[in-house]
Amino acid sequence: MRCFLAVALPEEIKEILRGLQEELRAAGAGVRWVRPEGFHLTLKFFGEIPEKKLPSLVQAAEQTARDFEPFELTLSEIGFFPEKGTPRVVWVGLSGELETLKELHRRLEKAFKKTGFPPEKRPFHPHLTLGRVKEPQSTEALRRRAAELSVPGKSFRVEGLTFYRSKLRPDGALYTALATVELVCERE
Ligand code: 2AM
Repeated sequence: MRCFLAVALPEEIKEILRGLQEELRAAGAGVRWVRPEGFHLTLKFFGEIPEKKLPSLVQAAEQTARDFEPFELTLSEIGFFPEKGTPRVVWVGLSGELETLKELHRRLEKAFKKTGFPPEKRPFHPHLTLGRVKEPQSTEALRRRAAELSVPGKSFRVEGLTFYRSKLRPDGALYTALATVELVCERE
């Protein structure tokens, strides 16, 4: 199965992201928008894994999550990958306790490496994907529209990590939650 680890988002955050999608949709570019129920913050993409590997990944995440207490992130700006030129991905960036998020990501990569999954080579750029560009001809208007919009600076607490299965469909991926691990550090 195709599997990844992510932070699930509260409904009110998904609602804001959905609103931003609506505003950007008006720019008319050929973008495949993420289904609102599918919004998430990816921490690790595993690709295709045998189902029997999942328990060891969950265990590795649990061990790591034991050293972290819940923390807060805030929606920031609309951005694009790549930053300049024809965009492929439209996303919303994050601010707040980013150092904690990065440390959590680093520790997870270390734990998954021990389980046999090599760390991602690209630097970690935390983002919430809104959509993926399918027709790169008409993205000028999309960039212009994004620059006009302001993202509500809404915050949310990261309290757990969710393993998802991703099923690829012609009209976009469908995600199903497989297991959730809580951040449970109890510092003195
Ligand atoms: P994203 O975080 O930029 O949206 C499930 O496919 C999730 O894993 C998506 O959110 C996706 O990107 C992320 N991901 C990371 N690396 C990927 C890859 N090589 N192929 C597909 N998705 C990947």
